[in-house]
Amino acid sequence: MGNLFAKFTTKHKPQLIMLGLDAAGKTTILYKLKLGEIESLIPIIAFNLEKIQSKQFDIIAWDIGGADKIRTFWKPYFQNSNGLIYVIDCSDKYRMSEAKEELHKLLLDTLLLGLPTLIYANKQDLSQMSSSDLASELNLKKFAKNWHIQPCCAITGEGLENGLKWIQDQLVLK
Ligand SMILES: Nc1nc2c(ncn2[C@@H]2O[C@H](COP(=O)(O)OP(=O)(O)O)[C@@H](O)[C@H]2O)c(=O)[nH]1
Ligand SMILES: [Mg+2]
Repeated sequence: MGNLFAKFTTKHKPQLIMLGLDAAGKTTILYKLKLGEIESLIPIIAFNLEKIQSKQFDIIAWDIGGADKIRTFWKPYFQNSNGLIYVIDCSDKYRMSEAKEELHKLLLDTLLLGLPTLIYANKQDLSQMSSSDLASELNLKKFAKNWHIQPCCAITGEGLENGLKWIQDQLVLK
């Protein structure tokens, strides 16, 4: 009921956060979706942060993993976000466990509690992986959270729109 009310009263565009290990395909996905202009912000801290503003929502993306000390920097973004998009490189078997650990941290993060989570199972052209195989690989079934896996290929764009549609339908407006 609270969310329903917020839907009619909010004046803000929903904000999505897109995360994933470096080279997972985030930048490629953002460009392929052609949602709007991408503002590349290169802060003093050494990691890429990209912001894309479309008519319906804003997406903020950055590389995750290996640098927990910058967590305080993410906090305001987490607090203001309405949904999470997590990108995985299905062809990178070596970093799959790191991708999984980072995702688990996000799924347990209290600031992201209750937010829908879209998982883009990217690079299907290099390594096909079904949603259920990836769900087992990532040990996702233990999380009660509202998550959804969308296989995709950022190069061709296949699957990208379907994933976006899923998260748009789920958006929790704060
Ligand atoms: N074959 C293939 N390569 C991809 C795909 N998505 C991204 N890439 C490549 O993976 C590399 C890293 O992509 P990028 O978007 O920069 O990753 P980011 O670090 O998460 O932003 C680039 O060379 C991309 O061209 C995909 O679906 N298939
Ligand atoms: Mg990038």
